[in-house]
Amino acid sequence: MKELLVTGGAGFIGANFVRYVVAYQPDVHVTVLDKLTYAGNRANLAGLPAERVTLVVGDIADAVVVDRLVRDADAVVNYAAESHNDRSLLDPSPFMQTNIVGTYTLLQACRQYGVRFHQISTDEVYGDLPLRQDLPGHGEGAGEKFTPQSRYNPSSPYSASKASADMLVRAWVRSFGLKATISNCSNNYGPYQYVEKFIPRQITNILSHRRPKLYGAGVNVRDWIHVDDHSRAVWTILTRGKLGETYLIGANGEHSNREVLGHILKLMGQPADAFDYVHDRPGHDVRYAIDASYLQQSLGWQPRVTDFTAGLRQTIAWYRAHEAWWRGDKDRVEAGYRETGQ
Ligand code: NAD
Ligand code: TDX
Repeated sequence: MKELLVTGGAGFIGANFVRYVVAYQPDVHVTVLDKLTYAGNRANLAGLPAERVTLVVGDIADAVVVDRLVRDADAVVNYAAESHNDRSLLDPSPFMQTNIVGTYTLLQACRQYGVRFHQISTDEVYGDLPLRQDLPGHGEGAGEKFTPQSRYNPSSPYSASKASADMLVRAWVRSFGLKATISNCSNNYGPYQYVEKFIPRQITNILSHRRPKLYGAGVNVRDWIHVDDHSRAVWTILTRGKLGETYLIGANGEHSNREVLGHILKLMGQPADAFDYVHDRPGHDVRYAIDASYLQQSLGWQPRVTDFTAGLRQTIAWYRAHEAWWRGDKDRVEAGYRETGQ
């Protein structure tokens, strides 16, 4: 593989993946196709050598630009998406357009030119799970985590749009023989994550003398993975995955939101009660949990960042050191949250 097209490569996870490829795959040139929405940022690719990475500003739903770029690519990895649940509840429309029509546009081009395609998806397509304490196997029994066999059952406009895109990929594989794989990953954290998301929002709240905000009672559980482990898993699947297959990516990182906030407060030297409870998210998924054993056993991938507190400490240090990166967006994001009482 010489020429890789990474859509959404100026966003959080896409940019980390581009950095991973530049660092570890010296023979690969990356073209990033990114619309630079509010979540996309040229600065996420700053410092990368110009001969290794080319940024094209454009829309994955624009068939003309997609056709031109896919024609010259050996593979496409689709990270481009509207990605924030809260925004999808306020205005679903860009989620339908980018996540569904955009994916369709990429699939058609890959089909036409016989190009390998990998879809970046989410565990949220499976809906949610009961809390561990409400399950007979306390979260470790059969069916108590998501597996590639779990039924699609999305809850929000965002997750429904991602589920729709996955269904399109599966249909293109079966009907047109598209050379494609899908990965459904759990919640990512790490550098370059936009300040609207849970972990960077709380870190930057503390750094800008605001109180952290916990939705509802803070009991909802997310399964956290460091973005570098996600990138390595995607590269593994892209290069060694079985065509037509779905892989679940996760790092056994289940924590309630209250626990995560507790770690952040402690690591940042704040009192344990220095936060506010705010309005819950409508339809808020209760618990996500990934069983990644298929990926581990079939392709030998394992997470490396297994100490969540150490990963959080490193992430906090990054936000401290990169205030210029997030400061400009912070007031606007918080003004938006104030309107919904969050
Ligand atoms: P993000 O919002 O930080 O970045 C999305 C990027 O896509 C931005 O650079 C944006 O400009 C770009 N984009 C949006 N619409 C576009 C369009 N029409 N054409 C071209 N580019 C467009 O999101 P993220 O958190 O980095 O998520 C990346 C992908 O990973 C998404 O597909 C998301 O569903 C998936 N995912 C995210 C998580 C997570 O925890 N954040 C977990 C699992 C899966
Ligand atoms: O201020 C907050 N307070 C709070 O308690 C925010 C922003 C969130 N939360 C809660 C809601 C969730 O239970 O924290 C949890 C994580 O929230 P988000 O960061 O919005 O992530 P989530 O809704 O879990 O979705 C994320 O993981 C799956 C990504 O945004 C998706 O793109 C990905 O598919």
